[in-house]
Parts: sequence; structure tokens; C-alpha cells
Amino acid sequence: MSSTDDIIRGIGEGSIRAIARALSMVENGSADSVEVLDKVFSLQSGFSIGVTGPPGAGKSTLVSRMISRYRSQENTVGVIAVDPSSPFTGGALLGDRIRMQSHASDPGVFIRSMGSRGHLGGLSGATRDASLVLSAAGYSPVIIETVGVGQAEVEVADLADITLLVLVPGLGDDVQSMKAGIMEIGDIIILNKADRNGIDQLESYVRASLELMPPGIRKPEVVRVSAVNGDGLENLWKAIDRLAAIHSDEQRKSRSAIKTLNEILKENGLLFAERLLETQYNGREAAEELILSGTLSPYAIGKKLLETAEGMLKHNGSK
Ligand SMILES: Nc1nc2c(ncn2[C@@H]2O[C@H](COP(=O)(O)OP(=O)(O)OP(=O)(O)O)[C@@H](O)[C@H]2O)c(=O)[nH]1
Ligand SMILES: [Mg+2]
Repeated sequence: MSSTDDIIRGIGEGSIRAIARALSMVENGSADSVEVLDKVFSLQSGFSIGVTGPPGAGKSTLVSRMISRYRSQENTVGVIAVDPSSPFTGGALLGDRIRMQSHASDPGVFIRSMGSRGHLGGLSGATRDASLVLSAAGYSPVIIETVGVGQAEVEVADLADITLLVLVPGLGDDVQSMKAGIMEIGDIIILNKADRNGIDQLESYVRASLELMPPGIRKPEVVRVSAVNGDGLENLWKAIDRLAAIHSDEQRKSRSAIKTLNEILKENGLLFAERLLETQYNGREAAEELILSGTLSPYAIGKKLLETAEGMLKHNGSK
């Protein structure tokens, strides 16, 4: 399987090899991936669920529960485990493989870890495109697990149609130091490890923090669960179903298409600016030197690049 056409056809047919090839192309930022993404874009269906939260919060355990739930409804499920700490993953992470082992041999489940070796849009760009590939191949939901609660994770979480923020007792200072904005990431805040001491304090803290949210922002639902013993999961499924029912597939597709266009404009802008830097200043490093030596300001360089681009457009007779 080497030709782009084979990969495109394979994705439509749900071929595991084709999907795996496409995901590698996306991760490496290969130019051919754009051709693939373009052709499979219209095949997307279903919805995606983002799961984020601090290390060890029980995200993978919850994802595994979620897989069982959707598999029992005959859905096929795609999982992307995002690892912001490593640009080099490729294939499933060992830990995630172990925790989701019971699903590893199920042909209705596709699990893949993602880094961002070469994608222009970084990790969130790579994840967005990977999610598209899985969705086009018919997996729904596509579940995106990402570790952490920083800016990178917020971006990744924001890709999904429904976002779950997983918190656990004993985070202590971590929770205290979380910016108030963290609560705004989640459509649902899951208080996991409800079998542990400290769950009441965590719930009080979270509810108090939500009270401080500015008016006009929809407050997330708060659901207590224990991913290991299964308590509270029914409530979680109901909360997810309620959210999934708010928007139609068409509405979700439109929102994500416009968002993707905005991101691609930024990615292309960056690419084009780098090209212009090459032609005008011998590249980014040389331009940085000019700034650091006090020869030019960043604004002077920006202005010059725009003028150059305008000049090229005029030269080509475009408007
Ligand atoms: N007591 C208790 N332990 C849990 C619960 N959920 C998960 N765990 C345990 O917490 C540990 C971490 O679980 P994971 O599912 O790997 O957590 P994670 O958030 O995916 O971890 P990273 O991907 O490494 O950030 C494992 O030992 C789980 O068995 C729970 O509800 N109660
Ligand atoms: Mg995990």
C-alpha cells in the first residue's frame, strides 16, 4: 500500500493498514497527507470525546470503560492517546496498551498514540487530522485522551465535540493552583476515584470554583465516578448522551469545518512567512540575528514580508 489513492480508498473501506499509514503521514506532516485529508473530509460522521486531566487521574481507565459502553451499542471506537511530553511516539504507548488491553484484539476498536514530529499545526493539528481520519473511516466516537491541564492540553481538548475534565482527590496544591479557567475546559467535570478519601472535599472545591465562573458561560456538569469499580458511570453516560444530543452531526461538522479552516489559514500563513524569510533574509536564524544585533525590529521584518507578499500578488495580476 503506497499510493495515496490506495490509502484514500482504504480509509473509506475501513482498512486498518490504510488508516495506520494515513495516521503516520499526518504525524510526520507529510505533504501527501493534505491530499488524503482533502479526499476523506466529506466522509466524516459521528462525534468525538476529549478526555483530559492530570497524570494518573484515571483517564485511560475511563476511556476503557467508555469503549466497552460504545462497543456494547455496536459502535466502533477510535482512540487517540496524545502525549504532549514526547514528539516521538508512533504506535500505542505501553501503559495505555496495558490499560486498554482488553480491547486491543477487538477489530472494532482502533487505538493509537500521537506525537507531532512534523505537523505544522503542532500536536493539536496532528490530533485534529488524526481524528478526521478515524472519523472518516467510520469510528464513532473518536476518543482523544490527553495528559495534563496546560495550554497544549486545552487546545487538544477543544478539538473534541464533548470534553471531559477528569479530577481526583489528593491533587492538593495542583487543584489549588489551577487557574479558574481550567474549569471552563470541560463540558463535564468527572470527579474520579470516588472510592477514595477526599472526594467530598474535591467536590466542594470544584462546586465552589464553578460558582466563581463568570455569568453567561455554560457551567459544566459535575459527575462523581469510580472508574475502577464502576460507580456513577451510568450518570456519566447519561450526561454525555445529553450533550451529544444538543447538536446534530451536521452542526458539529460545520463547526469543526470552519474551525479547521481557521487553523489551516494560520498554518499556511506560518509556512508562507517562513518561505518569505528565506528569500528576504536567508531564513529565520539570520532574521533573528538582525533583530538581536539591533539592526532591525521584528516589526520591520514583518512589514517587509507583507510588502513582499503584496508585491508578488500584484506581479501575478491577482487582486
Ligand atoms: N482507587 C481508584 N483507582 C483508580 C480509579 N481509576 C483509575 N484508578 C487507578 O489509577 C491509576 C492510573 O490510572 P490511568 O487510567 O492509567 O490514569 P491516566 O489518567 O490515564 O494516567 P496517565 O495517562 O498516565 O496520565 C491506575 O492504577 C488505575 O487503576 C478509581 O476510580 N479509583
Ligand atoms: Mg492514560
